[in-house]
Amino acid sequence: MELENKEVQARPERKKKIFSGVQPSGTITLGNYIGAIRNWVKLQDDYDCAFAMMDMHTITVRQTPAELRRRTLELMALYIACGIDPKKSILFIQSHNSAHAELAWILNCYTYMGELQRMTQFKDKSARHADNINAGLFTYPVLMAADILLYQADAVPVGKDQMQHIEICRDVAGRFNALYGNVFTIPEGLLVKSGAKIASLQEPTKKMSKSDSNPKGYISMMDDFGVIAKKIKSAVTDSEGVIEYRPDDDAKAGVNNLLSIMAVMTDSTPERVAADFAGQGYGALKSAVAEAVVEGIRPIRAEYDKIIKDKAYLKDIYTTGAERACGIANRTLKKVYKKVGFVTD
Ligand code: AQP
Repeated sequence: MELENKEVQARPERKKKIFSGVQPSGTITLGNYIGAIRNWVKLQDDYDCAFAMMDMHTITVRQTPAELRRRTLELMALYIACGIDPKKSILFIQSHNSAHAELAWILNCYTYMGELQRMTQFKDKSARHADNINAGLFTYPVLMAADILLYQADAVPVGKDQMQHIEICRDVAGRFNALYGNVFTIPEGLLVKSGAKIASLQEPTKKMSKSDSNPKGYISMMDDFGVIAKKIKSAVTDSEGVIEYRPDDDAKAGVNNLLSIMAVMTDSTPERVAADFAGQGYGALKSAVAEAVVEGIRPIRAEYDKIIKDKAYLKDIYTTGAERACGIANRTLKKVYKKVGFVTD
């Protein structure tokens, strides 16, 4: 995997720390897999990693409680099926570590309204959920900053959509450090070169999202293989009929997206895939993408089907994970409490 940010490449002298997570706000999409989870797997050997199921973020949008519980465990089974190894990485449920909420409160007092008002995700989600523009939706980036800073993460592998939140996290951490000394490690966002933004199949200028109201726009990692192929074959392209990778051309967004997906699934580059398909029609490209995606997901699904049945195994992992996560996070929190003037002993 090629990472954009060379500064956070692991160095042998000290294992750097990584934190990341996904919200169980729906079934995981190909976008979440390509932009996030797939890359975590490769980072586990070189970094100390902690990965969480971000259930606290999920309730910024109304959820059905039983579904949220089910999806949280499904997400964990999927992490493992994708290759996250609980022996190498800490795997836990965010709400099992109350330090996240505690640090988020403190950081709220060091984050400006103006900073939060600029966040694209807040603007998008408040437009989509106009009946429920709650304070949690607004302060989502503060909780995310707490998630990251508690673990003193050097790097946070994310898709492009989350880079704005990483920036706010860095600003808040820097502000806090300037006041109180070196409390937090300032994290870097870690983007993959290919697939950092997988687009909706129906509106290719938008990102693929698991909470999209149109299921044809996203590929769920849980979709039937036939459904996946059908969704890809009905992906929106353009009327030009030319297979070329033009990443800065919105008119080409649908084709660019298919080329990017194909590139990731076949360890190639969008340019090389475009060259391979030059002169062919969109139908041929779509068939090849469908096959590559289905074959990429097939082994993950087989593994997932086994893991999800073993509830005792899952419980064991998230219990151990929470103990380890709390141990690390509470050290940071204690330091923060002391710095801001709370009585700690
Ligand atoms: N389309 C995407 N392409 C590449 N990466 C993506 N990610 C999300 N969508 C894409 C990355 O997946 C990680 C987890 O995201 P999240 O679930 O915590 O929140 P999100 O970014 O808001 O993802 P969704 O799917 O759009 O969720 P909903 O619909 O609930 O808002 C992050 O690293 C993200 O960058």
